[in-house]
Amino acid sequence: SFWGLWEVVNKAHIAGLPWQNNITICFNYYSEKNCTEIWEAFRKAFINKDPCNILPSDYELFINLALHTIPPNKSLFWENNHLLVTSYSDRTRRYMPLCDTLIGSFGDFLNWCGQANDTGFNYDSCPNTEECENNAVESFWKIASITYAKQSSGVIYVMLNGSAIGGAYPVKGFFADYEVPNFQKDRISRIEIWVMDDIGGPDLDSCGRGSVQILEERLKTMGYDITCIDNYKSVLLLKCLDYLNHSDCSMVL
Ligand code: ENP
Repeated sequence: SFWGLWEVVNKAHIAGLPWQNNITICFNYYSEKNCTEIWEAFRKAFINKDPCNILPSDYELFINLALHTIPPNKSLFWENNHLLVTSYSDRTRRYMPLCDTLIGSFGDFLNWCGQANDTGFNYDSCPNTEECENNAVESFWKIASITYAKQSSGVIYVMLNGSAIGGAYPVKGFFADYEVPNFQKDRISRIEIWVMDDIGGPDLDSCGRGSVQILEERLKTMGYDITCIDNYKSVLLLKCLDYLNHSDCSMVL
């Protein structure tokens, strides 16, 4: 309802939080959900607690309340491509990456934590993963990733960055550590990997080479049918919107 939305947005605003976005998403797109309850469950995971002692399981109630189906063939996993994925997925219209789900919308583009003996939010100085692994943000993305990977079905898409310094497929990362191991093999028909190079950027990794080869081998060993595409045209077209005259774009334009 409008007034329900207004009330929660207002509360978030008073708390000085940049959280209007996900609450609005909840009320607008998931009207069957109890958004106030979801928001409370999210808050309770980390409020009034030591910011270095938040576990993924602390978000369990939130995850259960905010869960909704991920349509088959709509899952999009990625590394080092945040803004590209955000625009390509087009808010679930084309694909539904984790950040476009109701669960993911609570964390995307945000940094947050609470503090012991204080019922307020702290969003200025929260511990990062080097300081302590069990922080509010890291634990949130862990359980969100695990849940999302378990729900994904049909064709699974993976967008990697072939110009990333540390390799297109970081062998330690959310995708490698929390998503791949939680794929439900019997519900997945095949996996398609797209390796996108930056326009004018170096071609450090590509299909069959470097860290992408490591990923391909890993998935094959797990028994998946995989396809790998370098500079997948559909995504390349989107990237080329800003580089009409660049030679890297002459093939698609
Ligand atoms: P990065 O380091 O390229 O980008 C991190 C940025 O993406 C942060 O602003 C983060 O929000 C936001 N983000 C959106 N979805 C995720 C996410 N899902 N996640 C961690 N951050 C996310 O990305 P990462 O850290 O390597 O994560 C990529 C992972 O996201 C991949 O496993 C992909 O499949 C997954 P914030 O809250 O930090 O501001 C899971 C972990 O979807």
